[in-house]
Amino acid sequence: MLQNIRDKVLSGQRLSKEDAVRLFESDDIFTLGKLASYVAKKKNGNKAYFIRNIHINPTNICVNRCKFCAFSRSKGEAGAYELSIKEIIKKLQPQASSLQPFTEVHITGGLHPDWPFEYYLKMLSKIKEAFPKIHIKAFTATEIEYFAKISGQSIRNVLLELKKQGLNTMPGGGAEIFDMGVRNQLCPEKLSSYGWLAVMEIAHKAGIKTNATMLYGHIENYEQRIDHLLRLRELQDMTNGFQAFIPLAYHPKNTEIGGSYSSGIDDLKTIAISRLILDNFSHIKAYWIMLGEKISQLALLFGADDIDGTIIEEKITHSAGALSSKGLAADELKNMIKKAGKIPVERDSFYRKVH
Ligand code: V47
Repeated sequence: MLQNIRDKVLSGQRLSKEDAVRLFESDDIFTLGKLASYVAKKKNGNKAYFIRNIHINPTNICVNRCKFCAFSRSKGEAGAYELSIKEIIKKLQPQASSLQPFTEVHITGGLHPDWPFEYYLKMLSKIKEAFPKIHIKAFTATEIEYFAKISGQSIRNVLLELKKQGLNTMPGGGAEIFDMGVRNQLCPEKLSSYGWLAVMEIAHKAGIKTNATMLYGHIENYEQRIDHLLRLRELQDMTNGFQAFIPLAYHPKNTEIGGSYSSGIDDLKTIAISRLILDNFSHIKAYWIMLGEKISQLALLFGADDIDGTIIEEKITHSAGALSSKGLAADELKNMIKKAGKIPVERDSFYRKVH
């Protein structure tokens, strides 16, 4: 049944929306895995990447109330927190963790009602002052749009100012699902799908590479996932500014919409179909925090070529019931990759080999 799609993949032809529908409706995950693996090998050989990174969430106080998010709090609510710049720097100190040294810090947090844009600029410049070599991957498109709003500046200016203070690349969060019907049910206050894509386009044109994500497994259907992937593929054709795509498996605990965890089959299908549809993305990331270590290993046989990194202290998914550890040592990541039959490659933030 997938013969025609197989022929297209093997001859390097782009898959259509109809092909994507057939792939999602198919139960033949073995063929799907083989095809996605074929594409992944063509792009990245037998390599699987990991990075020594740390996640820092400066605050969970957020003016938005996304119904899938278990991390955010209102100001004054129990569990709300704010980190000072000193506390952030302390988390990055070598002695703060036995899993050092990091090459990248990933920063994202709530949309704080009172912090001015200058606070974020200072945060980056102080981090760079203390750790000149660290790569700063910070702030989702949602945060960038919020900074523009609170500072009265254009998106482009906000990005250029952040870049001047040390921003190197941006993570892919906040994309959720682009279909506005679903988006309005999940996160009516969040920037629109057009807004998300526009911020990314401006970032790419300003020379800032970013990632892209898709939150799946909540109330969306296959067609809406396909629409999301096709819109990313379209923007990537224009800018080539995305480095990696990361499908994010929805976690239901402590969220307003509840529901259930995604199945392993759905996780693998989504990774494989992403690899096949996003023919212009170099990397597909199996985020081990959300998929768990075992499904992440399998994902490496279904088209993924990256498992993210050491992370150290994950909060967003663990607030919503993630069962994985909150961080792993580089050696554990290497072993995970080796046991999946792949060659572990420690990378920097631009997928260059380190060590
Ligand atoms: O934007 C929130 C998602 C994202 C839940 O770019 C949830 O390298 C599952 O974007 N269940 C933040 N997901 C994380 C993110 C990310 C992670 C790792 C690497 C990169 C990268 C980006 O987490 C949010 C949202 O889509 N999220 N709540 C939840 N209950």
